[in-house]
Amino acid sequence: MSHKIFSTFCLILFLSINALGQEFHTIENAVRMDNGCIMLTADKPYQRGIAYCKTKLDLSKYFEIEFDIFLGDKNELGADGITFVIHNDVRGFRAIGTWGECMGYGRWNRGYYGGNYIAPSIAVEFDTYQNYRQNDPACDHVAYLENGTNYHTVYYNNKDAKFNLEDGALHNFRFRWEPQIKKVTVYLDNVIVHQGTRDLIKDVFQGKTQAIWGFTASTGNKHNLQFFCLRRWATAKPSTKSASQSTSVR
Ligand SMILES: [Ca+2]
Ligand SMILES: [Ca+2]
Repeated sequence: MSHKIFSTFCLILFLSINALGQEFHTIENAVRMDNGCIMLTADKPYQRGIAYCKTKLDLSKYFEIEFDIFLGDKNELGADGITFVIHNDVRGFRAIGTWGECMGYGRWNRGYYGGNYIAPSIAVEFDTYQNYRQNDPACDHVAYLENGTNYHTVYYNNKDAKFNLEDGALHNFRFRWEPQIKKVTVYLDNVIVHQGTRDLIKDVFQGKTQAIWGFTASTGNKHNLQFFCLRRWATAKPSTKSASQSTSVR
């Protein structure tokens, strides 16, 4: 390793938070697995599992968080999916949303403000079951959500009417926030699945810069094993592609 590459490597390590050292609060069916990942739901009906990292995010600074997620291996008989959530709900580390199609994040209907939902918040859903109330397409999809509303009008399905995430494989997920340009970028398996400009601190989090983050998931009558594995938490932009990859935990 040349001196320059080694220096870059050390700098990136210094600017990254130790992904493996992070601890999570777990709620209801969420439990830590032997492989260091966190199971959100077992392959059983009517589960709800939520896990929040004990270290909060600082939205005034750049970050990129990378995970592998597992959404099960049953396509037709599987449900419901998981969400990656960043929130400032007054319930803090005990915040929950509704089960079933709301994936432990949102509420039954966009116009109904009863029941459990997490707000203020943003989320990315990985939805594996069609629900008409939430305007879901027939296929699995990824969508950006806010303030405990699962209803969405745009989604990513790779323009594939049979897009399926319940394929028994891990899928790589990255969420990047660039506060200088107020840009959110979401990758699934190295493809951009959502990109948007939004003043998260002012327009979503009411001026607050500290936020809780984690995952929510649920099942209903149909079900799948669902879990996530934190791989990397970078607090600075990588200067080179090779340096970025060197911080990954595999
Ligand atoms: Ca759904
Ligand atoms: Ca599917």
